[in-house]
Amino acid sequence: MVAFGVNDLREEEVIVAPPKAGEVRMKVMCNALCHTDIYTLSGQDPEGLFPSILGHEAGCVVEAVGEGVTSVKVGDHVVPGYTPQCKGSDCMFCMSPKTNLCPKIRGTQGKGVMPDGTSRFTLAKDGSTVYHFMGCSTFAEYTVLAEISIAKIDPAASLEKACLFGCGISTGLGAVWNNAKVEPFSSVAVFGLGAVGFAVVQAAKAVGASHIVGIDVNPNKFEMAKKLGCDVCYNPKDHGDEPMQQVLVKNSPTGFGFDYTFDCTGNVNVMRSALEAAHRGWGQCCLVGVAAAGKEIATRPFQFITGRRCFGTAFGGWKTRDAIPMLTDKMMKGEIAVDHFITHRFNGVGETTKAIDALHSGDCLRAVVHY
Ligand code: NAD
Ligand code: AHE
Ligand code: ZN
Repeated sequence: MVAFGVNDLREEEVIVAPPKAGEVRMKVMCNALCHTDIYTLSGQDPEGLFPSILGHEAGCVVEAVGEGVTSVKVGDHVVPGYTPQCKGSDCMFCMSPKTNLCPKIRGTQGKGVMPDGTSRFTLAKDGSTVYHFMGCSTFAEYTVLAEISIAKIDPAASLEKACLFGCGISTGLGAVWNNAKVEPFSSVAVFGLGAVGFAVVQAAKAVGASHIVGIDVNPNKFEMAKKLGCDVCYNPKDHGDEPMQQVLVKNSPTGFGFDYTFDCTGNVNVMRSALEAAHRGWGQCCLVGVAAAGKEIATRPFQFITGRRCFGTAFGGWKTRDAIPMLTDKMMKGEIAVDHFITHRFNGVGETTKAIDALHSGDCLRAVVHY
């Protein structure tokens, strides 16, 4: 599926070149749609490039390896990662336990090309170049990734389920466990009850948060939110002009806000609400949602003076190649439930457009397209 321009996604025949040194070509077996794909397709991503092949939550099988590749072989089951983990002893990011943001190939990745500065995709009909996306490009039957971006998983794992660890579910879990480090008996407010927000709820429940609230403009999300651990759900539309932070602080267990708040919407006004709903003195606000080009956050510095903190997460702070196999194993042991995230299934890469319609419908958490 080639994104030729804003909301212009078409099925095309694409030549996928063999992997060069340090690269791996893989057959994509299935792909789950993440909100970030439709955000980039809609032209809101300042780094978005057209024509490109979007997609970054996939289950794949290695088909060919380039020179020097040692960590995977043909036939291995893998999940692409949009944040690489080079593991180099000279990489201060990979060596630090404080971050997962390995910058090794970030420059070329942001330009839609492989680390050598070229694309592996050309349109069969005219030989023109098609760009890569987030180092993954999984809206395609075959794709090429840098070896350092590939997580090898247990071949016994369901690829349909494991693909979810390629982005949204890992992000929500890691935001709670790695970035915010939510403690037992905490109060938690989650803005945006999509797959990412639900993973936040699930992770908060798992660590023993004592009071969890969910906020969404779509009340159809509330039944599942309560099943996963939300004690109360709020629809901002039910509160007229009253800012949600005011409603939340007033109804919080202490009357001073929530220990931890998470934005999983990407809306900068909601980010402000999340920050201002954080507890006086110690509340922490984690930004997970991705905002559109040109958007900025506003708040009074007084919010920080009075003890609130704000930070963000990329991929839940997980180091990709170590974490995805570990999370997959936990899923296989029944320690992380993921089945409820798959609300829609489609067949054939061409049905990616149906998956996009499903995600827009408001009833969808993850639509998995089997190729
Ligand atoms: P989604 O579209 O499935 O879910 C978003 C939810 O937010 C929906 O339920 C929607 O109804 C709700 N919402 C929208 N506007 C709202 C508002 N004003 N107030 C309250 N709720 C509102 O998306 P998703 O796949 O769950 O992704 C959520 C966000 O996280 C997106 O912005 C995505 O780009 C981002 N994301 C970030 C990372 C990261 O590493 N930081 C990873 C994955 C996704
Ligand atoms: N390109 C955008 C930012 C997009 C963005 O923030 N992406 C998130 C992942 S969203 C996954 O669904 C992220 O982790 N970014 C870190 C990175 O290195 O891209 C912009 O604003 O320029
Ligand atoms: Zn994503």
